Amino acid sequence: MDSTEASMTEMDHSGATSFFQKAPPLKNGDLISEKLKEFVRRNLEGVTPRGIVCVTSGGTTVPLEQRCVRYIDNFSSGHRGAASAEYFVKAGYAVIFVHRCGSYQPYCRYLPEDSFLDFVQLDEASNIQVPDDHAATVRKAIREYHKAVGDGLLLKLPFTTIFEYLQILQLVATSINCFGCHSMFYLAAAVSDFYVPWESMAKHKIQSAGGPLDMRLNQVPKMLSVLRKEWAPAAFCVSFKLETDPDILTQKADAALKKYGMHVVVANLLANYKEEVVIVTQNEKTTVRRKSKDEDLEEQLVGLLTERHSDYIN
Ligand code: PAZ
Repeated sequence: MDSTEASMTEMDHSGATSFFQKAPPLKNGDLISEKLKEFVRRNLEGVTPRGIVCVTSGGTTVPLEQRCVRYIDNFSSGHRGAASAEYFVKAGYAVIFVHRCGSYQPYCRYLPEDSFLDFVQLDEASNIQVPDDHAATVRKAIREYHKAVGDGLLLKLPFTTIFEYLQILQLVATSINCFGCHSMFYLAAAVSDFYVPWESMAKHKIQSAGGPLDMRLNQVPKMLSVLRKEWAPAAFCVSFKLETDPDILTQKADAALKKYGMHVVVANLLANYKEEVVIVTQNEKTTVRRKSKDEDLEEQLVGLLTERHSDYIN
């Protein structure tokens, strides 16, 4: 590590410490810790260590007021994270699904886009009826979801704000550290780069009578290097990089790989992220393309990443 990288790590460390000290306390922090403890205990049992993966999914919000009326958000739907969580469970991993409230959920992606109220009906005796064209899909979703949860392979932890996201990520990372190299982070969430620090945030709704709003956003401290170096140093880390400009994508992915010590960076462009991603490691750049509309790109992606993870373990 050269001196620039070393001082960068120190800055990340002190930035992270100060962020957590000043963040509003995590609601249900004790309950989340309990759930994590139980999930970890259950999955540590058994002779062969099971792989465990933390999948982050959806976008974080940046509140503008402490009693939040307005917030800054981003486009992420959570579809990538939800689909990937399913394929990790299928590959035998225990999955901690850290997701934005209200975003796509594993096993619900195939359900009709219409709300339940549109496609579920009541018969004359007020029993719930699912029309035949949806019944098989709904049955499959219910069966697979309950199997994953019943087998102790899926734990869902919701977040909304950037404060909640980073606090939960830290809790998860320190809880699964005991899995060592068998743990993986798959960081598909679109995490805000800028935020309003809690202590400088308006307490009440910002009043329009004050005229045009002039607001300064601070940079969110870079937690990836803290995750890698302090919270879960033996874990296999996969981060995602989204750009809109194709000319800078791979360069940015290479930089993230080096700067934060990631094992893999998955690079994608806003214009076609559902169709194509590039797996970037120190030695390779592998393009993964969706083969047909009926296929999830995440199936191939998770397949390749679990192979890389096995190589890493071995
Ligand atoms: O959540 P989604 O399926 O709509 O989008 C997935 C994605 C584009 C947010 C993800 O692939 C990604 O690139 N996440 C990291 C974004 C970033 O902070 O650069």
